[in-house]
Amino acid sequence: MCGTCGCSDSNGGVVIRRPGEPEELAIHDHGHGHSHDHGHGHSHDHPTGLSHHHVHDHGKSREIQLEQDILAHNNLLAERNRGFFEAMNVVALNFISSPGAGKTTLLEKTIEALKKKVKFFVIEGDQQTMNDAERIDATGVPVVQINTGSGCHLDAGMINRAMKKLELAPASMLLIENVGNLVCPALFDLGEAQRVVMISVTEGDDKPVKYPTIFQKADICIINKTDLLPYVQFDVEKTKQFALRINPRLQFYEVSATTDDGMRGWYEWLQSQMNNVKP
Ligand SMILES: Nc1nc2c(ncn2[C@@H]2O[C@H](COP(=O)(O)OP(=O)(O)OP(=O)(O)O)[C@@H](O)[C@H]2O)c(=O)[nH]1
Ligand SMILES: [Mg+2]
Repeated sequence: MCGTCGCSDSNGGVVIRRPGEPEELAIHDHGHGHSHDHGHGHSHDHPTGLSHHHVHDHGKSREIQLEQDILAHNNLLAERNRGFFEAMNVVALNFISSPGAGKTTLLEKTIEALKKKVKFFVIEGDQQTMNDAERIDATGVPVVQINTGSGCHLDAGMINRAMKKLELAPASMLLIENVGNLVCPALFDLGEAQRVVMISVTEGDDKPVKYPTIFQKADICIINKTDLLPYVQFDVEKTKQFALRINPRLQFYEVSATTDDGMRGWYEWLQSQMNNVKP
């Protein structure tokens, strides 16, 4: 997890900003909002209210304890977000894929198709650049960009701060595009109602067996770039079978976000998520 990939140790500095917003109004966060490891074998309290209990070595057990603290702290914040979303009647979706699978393209198309029927808000996550926020901004929907610096995933604390900047309206849908990465984002609950994993047909049909965690924790799997199927070796049925072995309740949509093929089914599912939301 992130303790071993290193991103949770970083002080890369998170920046949260709306397109066109002056630099001085952006939120600058130094560190991840995670608890950090200062101790050398004694028990002490963290801002999270969690503590390390007499871990005397600097080896594996200490690492696991730290990871548990980070995830436990994240889960607490995620539940706060979830409670806020429930009270506001906001349906939040968390989109996870490897870089370039087509998340932003899918969001752009979805927003253009449904923005008259659904009130959308968007949070974009990338290590650097405002590119994706600017693409969403062009659709006219409110958007905030989170730049994670050296971090490789969004966490619940970042969402908490970003949504204050967004000024979410009741009875709306919040689309969260995570940092392009199939590994670490899978571990961090953001408080979303549903989690959407996307793979594109150029990535290989063995992705569910290689990266099982995200497929296990997702509700929806979008297989994107089906327009490229004639040019690549990708067995759609095999991918589905692999994924269903890990998660039998996973629901699939095969789409081409660029040609719109298969998008109707996806739009219907998305709209159905708003059925229980009272204005
Ligand atoms: N052929 C084809 N290309 C697509 C499709 N969807 C997206 N693309 C292309 O794939 C590239 C990446 O698309 P993005 O939407 O930026 O992907 P992303 O997942 O948001 O990327 P990151 O935010 O960097 O992780 C772009 O060149 C898109 O035009 C599709 O359905 N078919
Ligand atoms: Mg993107």
